[in-house]
Amino acid sequence: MTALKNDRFLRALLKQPVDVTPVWMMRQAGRYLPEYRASRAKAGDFMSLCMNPSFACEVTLQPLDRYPQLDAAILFSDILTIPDAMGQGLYFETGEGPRFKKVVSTLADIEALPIPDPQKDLGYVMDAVSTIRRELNGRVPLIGFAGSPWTLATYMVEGGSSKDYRKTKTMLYDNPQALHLLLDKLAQTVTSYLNGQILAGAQAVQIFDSWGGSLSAAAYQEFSLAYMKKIVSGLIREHEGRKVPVILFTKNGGLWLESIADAGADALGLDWTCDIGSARARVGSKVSLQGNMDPTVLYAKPEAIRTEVGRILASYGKGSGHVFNLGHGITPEVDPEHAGAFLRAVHELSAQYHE
Ligand code: 1CP
Repeated sequence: MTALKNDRFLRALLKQPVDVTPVWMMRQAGRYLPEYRASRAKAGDFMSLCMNPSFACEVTLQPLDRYPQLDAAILFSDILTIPDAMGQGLYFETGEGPRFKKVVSTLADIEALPIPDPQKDLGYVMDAVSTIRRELNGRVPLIGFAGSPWTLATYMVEGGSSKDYRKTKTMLYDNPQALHLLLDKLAQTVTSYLNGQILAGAQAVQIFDSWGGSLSAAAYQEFSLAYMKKIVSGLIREHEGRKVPVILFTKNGGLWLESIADAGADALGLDWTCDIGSARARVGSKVSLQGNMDPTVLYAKPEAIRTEVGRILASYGKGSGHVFNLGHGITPEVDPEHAGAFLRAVHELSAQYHE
């Protein structure tokens, strides 16, 4: 394997010294980029992009070609590949978000769910990872990812996106054993899926717990964090002679940072509702932090974006352990020029915080 030419993302996750604060963006390959929309039109639809390794590789590399400041690539795929591999039949209605042909409602439905084999049932993802690694040729590290069991369960039980997770939460309170069985199957699947990605070449992995913040404090511990802990304890943590850092991102998890920091991961992703300096004081030296600019700042003018970047860097303060990111994904309406101004500001303004 080619040596990494830029490893500041991996170094910051492990709190090793860096020259400037590394940066990447959640959803950096996506609809705000005209080149992404062109590839998607060529592929036909979103799932065809994910399932064809050369298309997945093409769109993964697009933001890196446009923005030389990006310090990491993220596999182009989706968290919903897992429910699809469990036989739920994922499809995307134009302009409507994800849908499933089958939903999971009863204990019997959950008992009948197979545990997918990543190599056999999700081989297209493993092929995408190895193709991207080869094409990156050591430019920057590649991030693999999966959804958290709780976040995946919400899609499987609701049959798609949801505002209130009504069916999933009803199951949580009425039939917790059934939900625990589902979460346990998902935790086993996510563990082997992420290990498959690591063996195929992913150099760091992130678990997206996008909807963990919708739970009560007690339910979060029992139905989301416990399963992420289980996954973290089963992951391959060193590969190709290097540590493979693990990032946990619970959106709206700011109230629970101390307990998330105890889950065994190397870094926590932060949304924009917490002050990163206070978060750093709360988690101490246990984990690095990734985040946390409000993605809507990118609608504002480049000068305003730069001011906000400066404010977050100053709040984190001196030293390593910070990966700059947005607090959630970049939105389709963002002007690509503004994303460029954001990435440049991170590198330009952060040098003063490193020796
Ligand atoms: O082209 C399109 O219209 C599809 C839009 C799109 C894209 C670009 C979807 C559908 N998924 C993706 C890619 C994607 N999804 C990535 C790629 C890598 C990158 O970051 O560049 C990643 C990491 C995801 C992960 C994902 N999918 C999450 C977790 C992160 C988050 O945003 O909270 C979730 C919740 C999904 C589900 C999903 N996939 C797509 C949609 C529209 C949704 C629904 C979101 C919702 O319910 O609100």
